Amino acid sequence: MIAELEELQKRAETEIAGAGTEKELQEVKTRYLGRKGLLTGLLRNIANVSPNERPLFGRQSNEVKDILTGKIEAALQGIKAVEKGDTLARERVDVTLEGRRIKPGRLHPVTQVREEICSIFASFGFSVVEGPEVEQDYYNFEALNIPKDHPARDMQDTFYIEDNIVLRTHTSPVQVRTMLKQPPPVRILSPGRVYRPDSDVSHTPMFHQIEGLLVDKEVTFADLKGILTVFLQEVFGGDTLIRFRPSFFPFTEPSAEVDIQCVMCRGEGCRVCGQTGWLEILGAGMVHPEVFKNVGYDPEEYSGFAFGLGIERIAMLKYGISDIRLFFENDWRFLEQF
Ligand code: 2NL
Repeated sequence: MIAELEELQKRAETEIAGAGTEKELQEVKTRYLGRKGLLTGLLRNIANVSPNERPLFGRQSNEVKDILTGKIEAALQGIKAVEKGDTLARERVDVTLEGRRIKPGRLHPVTQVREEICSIFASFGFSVVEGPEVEQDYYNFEALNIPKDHPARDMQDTFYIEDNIVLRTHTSPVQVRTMLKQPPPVRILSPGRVYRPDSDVSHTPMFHQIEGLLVDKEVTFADLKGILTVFLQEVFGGDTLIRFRPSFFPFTEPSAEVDIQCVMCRGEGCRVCGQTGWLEILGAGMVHPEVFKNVGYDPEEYSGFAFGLGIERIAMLKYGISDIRLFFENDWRFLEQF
């Protein structure tokens, strides 16, 4: 029996040494030390051992059990260490490698031009105000002295949401709301999206506008000319020629359209300026007394000027872009140039 025990120990040790995985070790453990295992089986036959050998056999069996348990445990630790080493080697990261470069995003050209214009006017003391894009007929038209039968009221020029609700066609309603809220003096700039049902190379149904309004005592047309001249020379360069042409808007009197010398041909005459040498860049005028009355300002005490410009148009002339729709295609090859 003792010899059998020793034989069993040797076989078990060989199998422990040969086990390569945790699973194989568990199997060896069960085969020898489990409840129905070989060692347990041997112990069950203790009755066959002569009584004087029993204590020795018992002690030795326990020793074998302890030795095997210890060896299995040691082998298990070994296997786990190897597995951990494999994992570490496989998942090794070289933290000294250079990272992949990420292309940084950039501001949309319309945003860049808007920010440039706003910061120029900020230096003249104007602050930015915003308002709703879905607007009441009253603020978009009526308060601005645009009568019900005016061509700009035509369905063709305005997106109607309901009878008296429109998508704003300009940001003037923001100025109207501001004047209704606060007394003069006023120096504000209102950038934002506006909507008109047009679509071709120079018109999109949504575009961006900036309007400015300055109201105070004794504001004159000379103030309008001075501020807009300095502004345009900041945007297009100090040597840019500027011209004021008489025009008409229902909300200003007198009204003017402002041209700059063509940025493409420098006044020679080309396709961009239609051979005139000039480019129309904004509309402006002295605020109409009717508009002042509508917002509760006294036109005898106060005067002011206002102007409006399209941001996309300025960006197109500044960067030489010939199709306005490029701004809204979000093609990275176009956008990354700015
Ligand atoms: C254009 C240029 C313009 C204004 C906008 C304005 C706003 C108020 C009162 C008076 Cl609250 N005027 N804005 C003035 C002149 C021109 O926009 O070409 N518009 C069709």
